[in-house]
Amino acid sequence: DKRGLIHENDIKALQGLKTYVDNAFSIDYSDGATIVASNIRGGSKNFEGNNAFDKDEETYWATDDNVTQASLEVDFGKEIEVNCLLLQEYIRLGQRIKGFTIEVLKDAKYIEVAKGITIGNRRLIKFKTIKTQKLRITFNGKACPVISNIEVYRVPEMIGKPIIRRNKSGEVRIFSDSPDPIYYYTTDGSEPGRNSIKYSTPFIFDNPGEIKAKAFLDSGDSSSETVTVEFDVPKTKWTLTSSSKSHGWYPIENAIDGNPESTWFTEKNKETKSPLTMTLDLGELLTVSGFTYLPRQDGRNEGNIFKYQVEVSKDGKQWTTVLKDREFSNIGNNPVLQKVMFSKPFTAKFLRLTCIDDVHTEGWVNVAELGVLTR
Ligand SMILES: [Ca+2]
Ligand SMILES: [Ca+2]
Repeated sequence: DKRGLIHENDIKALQGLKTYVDNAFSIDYSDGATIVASNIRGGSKNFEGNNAFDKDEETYWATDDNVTQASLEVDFGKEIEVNCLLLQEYIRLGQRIKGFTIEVLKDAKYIEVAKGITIGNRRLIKFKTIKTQKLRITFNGKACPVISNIEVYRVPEMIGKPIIRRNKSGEVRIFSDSPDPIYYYTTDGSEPGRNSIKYSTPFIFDNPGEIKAKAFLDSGDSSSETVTVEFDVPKTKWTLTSSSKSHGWYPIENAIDGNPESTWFTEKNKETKSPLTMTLDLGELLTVSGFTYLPRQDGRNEGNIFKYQVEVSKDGKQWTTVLKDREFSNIGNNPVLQKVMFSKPFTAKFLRLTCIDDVHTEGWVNVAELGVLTR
């Protein structure tokens, strides 16, 4: 960071990650398992299947030269939960594998849980947690497979925080980066739990209010932290126009679509440098007590609005200036959501935001999301 140090929060996150990794890979379930190979090079002990499970990088399982497709069956001796495999080729003899599948025995039948193309020096394969006694890995090689190491793990699931989005139609979607969590949510301010509303499909939420959501895993009790998003009036009836031309790829609708990742950019106009206005038509008279501006969220700050003023109007003809000569003081370094309250609420159908100057004085603006505060 700016002090030339690693920030405390980052250290904590890294230590957390180390603890996770240490825990996740502390038990290799292939220890003590029985290994059956579909083919062993010359039937020799030097190339048997166990060599892929002996923790010795110099020993390996290999098949006869003419056998390019072969499998290893791993019998754990009892049912265990697995969801992760480490696969390693004996890379000194070249990268040979061009395809592999991982199957587990379920009700006396093998079902596929993962597949891939290359392996190389080492490859970690993660799949959905499944309970099984036997696992089968089938390799397909350009030449006969030479596998030096395989490890079997049951790693803790990571649950991503839920992301709660409302689009322009007032439709709310809940999702995350993690595979297959279940979400529960509330709209009454209470803490979400397994007895709250279960999220299945997007739903309409067209009043101002708060949505809280929490992700849970199907298996076990682990859950994410609670995420709270406060929504004001929906943007259903809104239209936005501007004095400046939009960049062709980044239309003005992006500024009011409810998605912080879509951004409206105007074209750059260094020469004129005239103030650039954008006019929000709310579609109805509302009591407006403030507004919000979210600049681009892509890690850059060019075109962020810096100096601005705000006017409101009931009819789009007579305007009242509510904020004059204002700045978003730290928007170059910290481009987070800017929430600005007016000195008092105004009844308005229109809000006009004028950019007097953008952060680098380049004659353009960007808006990831524009909003009004009515509460
Ligand atoms: Ca080995
Ligand atoms: Ca947007």
